[in-house]
Amino acid sequence: MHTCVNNLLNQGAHVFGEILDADRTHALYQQMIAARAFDGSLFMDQAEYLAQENHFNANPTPAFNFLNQFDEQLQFIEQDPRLTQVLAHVLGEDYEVVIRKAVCGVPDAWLPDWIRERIRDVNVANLGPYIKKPYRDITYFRGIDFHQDIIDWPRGRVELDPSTFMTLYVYLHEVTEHDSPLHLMPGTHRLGATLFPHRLQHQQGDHWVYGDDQGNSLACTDQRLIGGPGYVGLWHNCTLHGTRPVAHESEQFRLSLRYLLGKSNANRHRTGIDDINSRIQGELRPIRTRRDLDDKGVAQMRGNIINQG
Ligand SMILES: O=C(O)CCC(=O)C(=O)O
Ligand SMILES: [Fe+2]
Repeated sequence: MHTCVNNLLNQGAHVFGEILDADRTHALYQQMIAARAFDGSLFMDQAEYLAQENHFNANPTPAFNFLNQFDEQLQFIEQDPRLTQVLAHVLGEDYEVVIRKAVCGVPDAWLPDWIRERIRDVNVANLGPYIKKPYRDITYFRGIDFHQDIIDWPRGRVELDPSTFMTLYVYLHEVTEHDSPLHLMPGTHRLGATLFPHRLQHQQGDHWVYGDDQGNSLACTDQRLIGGPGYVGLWHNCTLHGTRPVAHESEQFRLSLRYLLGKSNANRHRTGIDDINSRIQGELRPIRTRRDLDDKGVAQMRGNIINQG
């Protein structure tokens, strides 16, 4: 607990590693992949796609959510005392699940040519707008460039305070270098919220320099989260991370869990997140978080930083 809280304070992240029961995790994974055809049939045809007005509303919500059918099977994760103790310390006993969802890393082999062409080099390849509507209760990615999870939560979008949001990520199966593992940049939370795409310069190997718009910068290292079923990571909403696309030629895909947790509005006590945030020198409640989308929510920038590293 002490180490974990210190890591969150100093690194903006804590990697628990493979702490959850592997058999139960595997059983949950098996049930999840049996509940849907995970293949190219998830995608709309081109005419249907083009008939859409915009790229909004293509993500799961708390109510429209693939995970809701697995409520019971998720309890061993959501009630794990090693996780709940840390979360209670950081966000208070009455912390809220802002949203939980399954995230799928999509292999190229699933993609129709017309979609592959449209998303070539796009830095947030959230495939939601290309997925048939009934299946948008999962988030599907073909990699996402280095970002902060505050990206989806500019000030005023929700009643909760987004500066308290933390992401908990759970692997359900073996995630190797080829399975689109998370790349995390510990310590990057210190500059607070900065505009996406971020100012990152690749140095050598896994080393990068990250800067904000005020002239502050820091050196950081890309830590790949490689691990098996039941592997858990937790990070602050300003900690940079991203994924490269699945690198299998086959139809192998990644399926993981992602929880966004936050402090409740009723909780007026000082908790761990206030300590973490008080050490951050930048913005915590940005009005604007990104500049990559046009007014229809369509990606208008090409070029991807994480694939250069
Ligand atoms: O699973 C991925 O490819 C990216 C996940 C992520 O960073 C997110 O959902 O915020
Ligand atoms: Fe993220």
